[in-house]
Amino acid sequence: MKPLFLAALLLLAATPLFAMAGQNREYWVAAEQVTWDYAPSGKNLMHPGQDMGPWGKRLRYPKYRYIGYTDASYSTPIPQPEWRGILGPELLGEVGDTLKVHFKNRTDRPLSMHPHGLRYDEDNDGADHRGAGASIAPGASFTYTWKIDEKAGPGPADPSSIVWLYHSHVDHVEDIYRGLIGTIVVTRKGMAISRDDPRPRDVDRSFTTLFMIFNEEHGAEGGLKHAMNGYIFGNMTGLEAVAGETVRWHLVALGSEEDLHTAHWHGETVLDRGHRTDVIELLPASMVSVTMIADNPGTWLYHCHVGDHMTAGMMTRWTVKPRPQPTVSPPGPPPN
Ligand SMILES: [Cu+2]
Repeated sequence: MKPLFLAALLLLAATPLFAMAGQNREYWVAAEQVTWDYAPSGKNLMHPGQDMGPWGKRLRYPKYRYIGYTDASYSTPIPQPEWRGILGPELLGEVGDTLKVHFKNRTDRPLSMHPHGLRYDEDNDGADHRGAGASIAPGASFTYTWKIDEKAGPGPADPSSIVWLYHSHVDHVEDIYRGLIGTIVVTRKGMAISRDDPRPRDVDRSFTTLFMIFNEEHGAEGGLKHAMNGYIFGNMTGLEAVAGETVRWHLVALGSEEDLHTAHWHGETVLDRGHRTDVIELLPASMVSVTMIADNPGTWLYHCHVGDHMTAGMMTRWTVKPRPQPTVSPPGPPPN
């Protein structure tokens, strides 16, 4: 082979690699103190006319949350879908990308951000009281650098996107109960919609739900909020798909030994890594991503199937809206 031809061939072969170089994706996230309401409607939406038992005696508690902002001024919060509830912003990336997460601690106690699954060095682990990012003081800021390498992306049996948890890891247990929880979704390399939109292109819609019992009153039953995204008794609203859509559900859980949850959809089934089911088992720090073809219009239950948890209100509904009918033009004269 002529050297010039060989060089041209090598250049050609290398071009897609340059074109597919990963993106740096920046996020601005503040930790803030809020008042959280486990049932904003004030009602038991699962059983109209019934109250919420001991769990409804008190609904509002002081909590901490991760809030996503548009830029470094931390002045314009990024709106979240209503169903997302207490979860912090969803951080998105494709394999090959790097996440730069500018964390600002606006609370009264040291906090951090620890990501599951992504590639970090000790400074960016956000845990274990070691490294620059382990404990960010009140008023201080830190930029976490997390690489989305191949090992952070979907495996051979996974769907085109998978979910990872992130949470504060200074006061390991209490930081999570305080509400400092969010999710990261990683799309398989080459499956992103575009350079600017790392969501998977084979999915029309995605939902993320956290199953966790928030322990508000150290064991008193009414203070054990059996919540989905921080809501009880049907107060997680806005889960709506349209018939014909491919829906990716990301399911996560946290908590303690009482947090064994079985997420169950009525109306549809899902594919879980090649296995067909309508129930997904979750334990503390489980992270599962499944795929549903929504084609059964209706409003359906979505709930934890553990008996005690149903009683305590770990239930809501979701909707498949009928597909809009294409407009049919009136019949004209037959073509010649
Ligand atoms: Cu449960």
